[in-house]
Amino acid sequence: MLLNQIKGVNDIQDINPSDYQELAQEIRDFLIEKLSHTGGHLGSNLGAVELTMALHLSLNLPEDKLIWDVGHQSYTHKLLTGRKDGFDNLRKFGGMSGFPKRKESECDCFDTGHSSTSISAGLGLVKARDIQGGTNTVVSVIGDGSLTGGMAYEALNNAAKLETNFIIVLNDNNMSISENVGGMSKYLNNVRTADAYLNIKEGIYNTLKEMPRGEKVVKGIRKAKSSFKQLVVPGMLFEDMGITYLGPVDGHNIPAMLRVLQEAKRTRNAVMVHVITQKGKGFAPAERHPARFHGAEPFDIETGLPAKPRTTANYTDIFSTVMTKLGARDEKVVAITAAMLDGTGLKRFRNMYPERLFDVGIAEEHAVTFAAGLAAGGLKPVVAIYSSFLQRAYDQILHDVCMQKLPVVFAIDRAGLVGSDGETHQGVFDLSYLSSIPDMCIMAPKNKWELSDMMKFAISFGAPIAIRYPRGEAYAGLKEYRAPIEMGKSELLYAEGEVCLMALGSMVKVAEQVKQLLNEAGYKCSIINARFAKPIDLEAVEWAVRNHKLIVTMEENVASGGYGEKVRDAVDGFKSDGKVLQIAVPDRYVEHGSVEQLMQEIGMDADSIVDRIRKEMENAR
Ligand SMILES: Cc1ncc(C[n+]2csc(CCOP(=O)(O)OP(=O)(O)O)c2C)c(N)n1
Repeated sequence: MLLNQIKGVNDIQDINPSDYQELAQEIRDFLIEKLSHTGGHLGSNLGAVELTMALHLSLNLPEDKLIWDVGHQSYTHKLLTGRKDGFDNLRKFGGMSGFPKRKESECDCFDTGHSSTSISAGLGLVKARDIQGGTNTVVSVIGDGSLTGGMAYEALNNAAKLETNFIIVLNDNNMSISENVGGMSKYLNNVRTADAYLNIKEGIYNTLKEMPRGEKVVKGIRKAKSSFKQLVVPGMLFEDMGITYLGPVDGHNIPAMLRVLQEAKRTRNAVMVHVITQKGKGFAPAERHPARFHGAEPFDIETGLPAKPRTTANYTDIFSTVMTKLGARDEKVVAITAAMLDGTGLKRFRNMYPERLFDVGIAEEHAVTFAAGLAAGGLKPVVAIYSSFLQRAYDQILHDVCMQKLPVVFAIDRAGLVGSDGETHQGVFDLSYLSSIPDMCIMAPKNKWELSDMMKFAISFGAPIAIRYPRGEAYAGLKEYRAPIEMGKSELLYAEGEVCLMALGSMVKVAEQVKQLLNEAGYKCSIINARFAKPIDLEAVEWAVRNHKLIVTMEENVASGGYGEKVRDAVDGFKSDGKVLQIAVPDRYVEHGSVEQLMQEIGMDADSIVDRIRKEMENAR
């Protein structure tokens, strides 16, 4: 096997060029086999096999720097840098990350996970190189989906005046997770399909080369390419900005890419190499269903179907259903997604009300201010964004939505630990970054019915409001507890005394387990379903203080700025000696693994919580 000859970085350079295609096939087979067990970003990686090989053949890592935008397509890079064994435990607790990690390899020069950062980071590495007199090559690889993100344009704008080499590889598969959207996508499509141009260009080059002194003329043309291309390329957007444009080149043709990368290395400014690839290449189910195989669960290789079909509804399904109902009831309800049509469950809404669904691309900041505009214009926008990606839009929430008290509903999916995507994707900061904003109201449902009730409450609330709900199965317990949602009011589930669990959202289910264990150990235990993280229910806090020895706040968010902190402040305000134990995510980044393992690791599973409560109670005795 050729792949076995690759034990470390740059070993690929010893492979015979006639074997490149075979190696590419072995890499594909390897990735399909391994990911069928572990899950992972299959489609993007299958599309980037030859591109990654060409980059590794052209560069000298780790001296040269290779930055992967989002980083979900870096698996071949991991394989070619001696991390083959890591694929057995890909994205598992203690195992190899699904994204580039500086601490994992010296060939990973910049950590990524959120999109559209690679050109900024690459430009920083270029400047650092130049200031320190370095000569290494810096390459940022960005997808066409990631090129819809605002940061990428800010960086291009900045890179345009560069007078030193910086290579940007645009890996264009015409797909984000779902179909790519917007004007840039259309522009790239035009470039890609400008066969006429390609034929003319190649035709002219070939004819010229055959003429006496033709090579020289071609060289001259390449030098003066800007004016030459002006004649035949539609738009020339990048060149007009001051960024040399090379391509488009077939991203599955290694010799063609080696040639263009060689040319790119010679430029004395920022250069964009436009590479055309196919998402999911070489695995028929992934070619047919690119969205499903973007981030795949373990699957059957023969059929491409999930190894464990899902039998229960998750919170995204509930949100999806309630959105279609809200859309039917009120024509003013509109929905916005930032390139996560499938992930947020808005596809059904799009199918039913296509004119009321806006996929704005990977542009969370724009999504929020755009929603503010929709609200100012009299509509009822629902912005559905994952907790960790909404981090980007803090100022837009504060400055454009809340300061004007505009009725925007934030549906915050993946709030809490998300598992195998790891630290870049854990949604454990939203309570902190939202609670500090005046006029923001935040809710979290205890079960699937409550998410539905909260959405209905939110849509008629008339001011900024957020609902956070976690990844995974929607809790179907506590069905009988369905008191109407009232602004700022919690819900009392059990009133026994001694220990009072004040649990928010996903932690209500854990609180039930904790209560059972405490009851078995002889403690009485009340549970309050907080419902609102802001404003908190002060009456409920007072009741808890007056009737219990210990209040335990429980939330899937970091402690700082979270729900528990507010309860603690309120308890202090009552000037009681009531004790508060805060169960929250610790002040560090939580890595990848299953949510269950991670909850144990950070001491937030029922057993760990009970241990901590018992210690507190024993100390109090
Ligand atoms: C800020 C942010 N928003 C959303 C995402 C989720 N996301 C991960 S990859 C991706 C699509 C990227 O498309 P592209 O760059 O074209 O790469 P491809 O997967 O097609 O190779 C999206 C939307 C993210 N990682 N970061």
